[in-house]
Amino acid sequence: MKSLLICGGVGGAKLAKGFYRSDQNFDLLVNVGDDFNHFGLHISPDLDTVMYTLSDQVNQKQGWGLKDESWTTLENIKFLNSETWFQLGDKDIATHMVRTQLLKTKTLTEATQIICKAFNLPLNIYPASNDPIETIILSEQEKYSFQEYFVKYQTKPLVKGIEYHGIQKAALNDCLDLESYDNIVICPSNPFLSIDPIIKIQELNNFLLKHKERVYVVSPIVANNSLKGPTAKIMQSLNIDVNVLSIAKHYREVANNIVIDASDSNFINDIQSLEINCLVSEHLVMRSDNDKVNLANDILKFLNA
Ligand code: FO1
Repeated sequence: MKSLLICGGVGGAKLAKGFYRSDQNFDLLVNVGDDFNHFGLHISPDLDTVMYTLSDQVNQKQGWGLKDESWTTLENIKFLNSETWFQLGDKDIATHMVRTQLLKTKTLTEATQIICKAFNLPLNIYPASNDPIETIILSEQEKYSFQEYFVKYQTKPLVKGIEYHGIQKAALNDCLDLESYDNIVICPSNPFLSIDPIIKIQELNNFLLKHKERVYVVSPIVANNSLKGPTAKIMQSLNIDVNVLSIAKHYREVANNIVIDASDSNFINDIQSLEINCLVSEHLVMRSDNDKVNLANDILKFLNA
């Protein structure tokens, strides 16, 4: 059995690690809507987070960046009175430098393959597209680039809308053979910031609409709150009830199955009345590596049932 995991950054990478540790046959399709250029470097935060997490190199406390990092470059950027709101560690900068150099002659997919090899990662980690997709956050007054909203302004602006610039023209990663996957798992990443900029790519969207019985959403909401990051806050500011039913509704066009936490069992009937299968796990909150493997194993049981 082969799965495709659709994945954003920190939350998605945790489930990906559970699959990786469970020795499963799977490929990853990763969001590039957060990518941006900073000091001339092409930064792909979600690809980095996934690679660092799977290779056990991630800074676990942050969930992003490398462990055992040093910050001499950032300190000197500060000394030079330049911008330090986006924290680039010395070792991490090497990844961005190498990617930027590779992108002069190669696609983002090829650059990612080369970096994965260095991190000893034998699996396929595909950027959602080789074309630029840029997630833009609209608040009442302003428009923010993703990293400005997320890091510089710490998700404080009230989100009134989200745009994915370039998505209409963006081609789905052409390494993917969608028909080759027995099932597609949407990781517990932020639906608006991390998953929509992948699944709204036209070719993938058309495929999911036709094959939604193969698609499994893992809820990023547990007990009316986000597992990680600003999902709940964004739902509130978009006037969406913060619960698993809203997540099922958000994905109902493209997914026929949702995995929820046991603490949300009271929503099973409402979800089933949308003709969506509801699968219950006790492991949606992933604190340890064991939790990640346990959740992956629960999902694999559902996929094999
Ligand atoms: N997230 C932060 O909250 N603050 C940072 O300074 C920061 C720096 C950073 C550098 C490289 C990288 O690959 C990721 C980094 N992230 C940082 C994480 C990133 O902005 C977000 O986790 C994702 O874009 C959201 O999925």
